[in-house]
Amino acid sequence: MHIAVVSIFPEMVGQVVEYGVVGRAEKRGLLSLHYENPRDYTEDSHRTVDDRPYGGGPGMVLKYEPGAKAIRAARNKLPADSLVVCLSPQGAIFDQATAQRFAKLPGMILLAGRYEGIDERLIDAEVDEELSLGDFVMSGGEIAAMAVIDAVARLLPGVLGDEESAAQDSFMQGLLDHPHYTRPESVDGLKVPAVLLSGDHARIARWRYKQALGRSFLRRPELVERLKLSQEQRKLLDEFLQEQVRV
Ligand code: 9D3
Repeated sequence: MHIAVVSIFPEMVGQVVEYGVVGRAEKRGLLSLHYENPRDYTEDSHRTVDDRPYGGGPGMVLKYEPGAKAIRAARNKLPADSLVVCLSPQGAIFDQATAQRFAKLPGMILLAGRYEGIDERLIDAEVDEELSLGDFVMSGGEIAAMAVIDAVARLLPGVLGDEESAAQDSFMQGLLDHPHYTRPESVDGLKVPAVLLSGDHARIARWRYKQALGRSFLRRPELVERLKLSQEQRKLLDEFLQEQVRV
């Protein structure tokens, strides 16, 4: 897969994204990253990419021309049918289903804005989708672009090892994870749940699934709602809630 980032701080994205899983994907040739800076497509001596908003108000707006030229330059480096995604607070919320859809694409151009906003005509003319990470305020789209690249890269075939990819399509899908423990068995008077030391793999799997269901129900009820519980799942959740009462 080919990804281009259009940003006035392209090196910021590169620095972070070239570590870990994404870095490995790139080194193995499973992912190629490209960067375009709108500042490189300005004509004036100050290399101006922003200007004051029509109608007045605070902040500056990313200008159409440098943005459009940078996106077009990115298109020329990428497969013809690449998707152009703008990271913005006005976007739909990015989720795993979107990451999975993106992982099937030949290429993707991520436009990360700074300033108060982007000239809407740039979005109308060049952008296919707008995405947000959620309802909080960041100072630009670069960190969101990094998040999208990370989430998509780890879904590309061959990027994760067998064990890691197996975990992805397990029966825990759509739920929060169960709790994890490692050595020592007891620390500061805090013990590992006995079932995890039992060696009974069926009991361990059942306990973990119960924890995952229970924690999801308490912390993210909408995730459990979406599942439409079977009788067996309902029973596990009831058991979890019973066990919660006595501490
Ligand atoms: C305080 C400024 N806001 C006025 C109501 C508007 C605003 C403009 C630009 C808020 C944030 C930004 C920059 N943010 C992003 O580009 C961004 C973002 C975010 O802030 N939160 C979650 N996801 C994203 S994706 C891109």
